[in-house]
Amino acid sequence: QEYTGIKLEVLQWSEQGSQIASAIPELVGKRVFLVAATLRPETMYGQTNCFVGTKLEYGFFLSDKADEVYVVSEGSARNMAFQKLSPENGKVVKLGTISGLAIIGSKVNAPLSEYKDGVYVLPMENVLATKGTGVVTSVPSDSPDDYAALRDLKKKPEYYNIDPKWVEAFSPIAVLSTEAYGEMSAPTLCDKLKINSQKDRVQLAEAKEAAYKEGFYNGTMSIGEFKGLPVQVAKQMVRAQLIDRDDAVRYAEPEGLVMSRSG
Ligand code: ZZB
Repeated sequence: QEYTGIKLEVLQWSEQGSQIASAIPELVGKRVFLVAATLRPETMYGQTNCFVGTKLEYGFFLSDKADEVYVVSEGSARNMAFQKLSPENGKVVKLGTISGLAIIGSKVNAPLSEYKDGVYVLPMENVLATKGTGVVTSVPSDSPDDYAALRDLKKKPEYYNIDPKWVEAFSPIAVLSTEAYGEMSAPTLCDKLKINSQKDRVQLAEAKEAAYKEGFYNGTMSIGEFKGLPVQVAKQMVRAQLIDRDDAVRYAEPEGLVMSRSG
């Protein structure tokens, strides 16, 4: 599986995150990034937040760059070490650990996003520990999972233990359009399939499949430098641009592992 690892620089830590980070002396003078694995680099204009799993554990790992540290799952750090994303081939250097819960409420920079001042890290129930980096960047216009989870948080911030300010000003952004679902494929599909919450796993899987297919084969970009181009063409261009600007890295996962682990 060939992902794009989007580098979300931490602009401001949550209270707990700040305590944990400041207790790690090696982080002094370093830039810290949450790295989110995506298959949809062309949708990055529509990022509204980042998701982590509250029960998952993440590490601070030295990257291949002297002044950059990546926060990802341990498993993905091991994969990264064989892809020139660590200080030495095959070598993982962990500076510390942090729970997903402690990261929530931190503010990160989302490259290309319309929300230029940064977006918040929020909890999602369905983040898989074994897929990607365990960090998910959220595009509620085109990802039904993200739309459903963000809607849950907006409805019940107190239940999810988040500050309403982290969600209320962050509406979905139109990124691409298709004839079948317009400019908001995720909200449209969530309505159509009567998805009530992020717990509706079966319908969400169906919605995701439909959004993927329609967006890729019949989508046209609505925003950004490649506006008007087919998604199929823009996808690689946006990806190359993100990597060129050092806002993203190439990140692959061994195919067999992905399949056996995610079931
Ligand atoms: C941004 C984005 C925008 C995504 C979109 C999807 C969509 P797949 O096909 O099953 O491999 N993802 C990444 N890591 C995890 C994880 N650990 N747990 C749960 N979800 C994760 O799915 C790859 C997508 O799943 C990734 O691409 C990421 O969300 C999410 F408009 O990144 B995506 C129709 C989907 N649209």
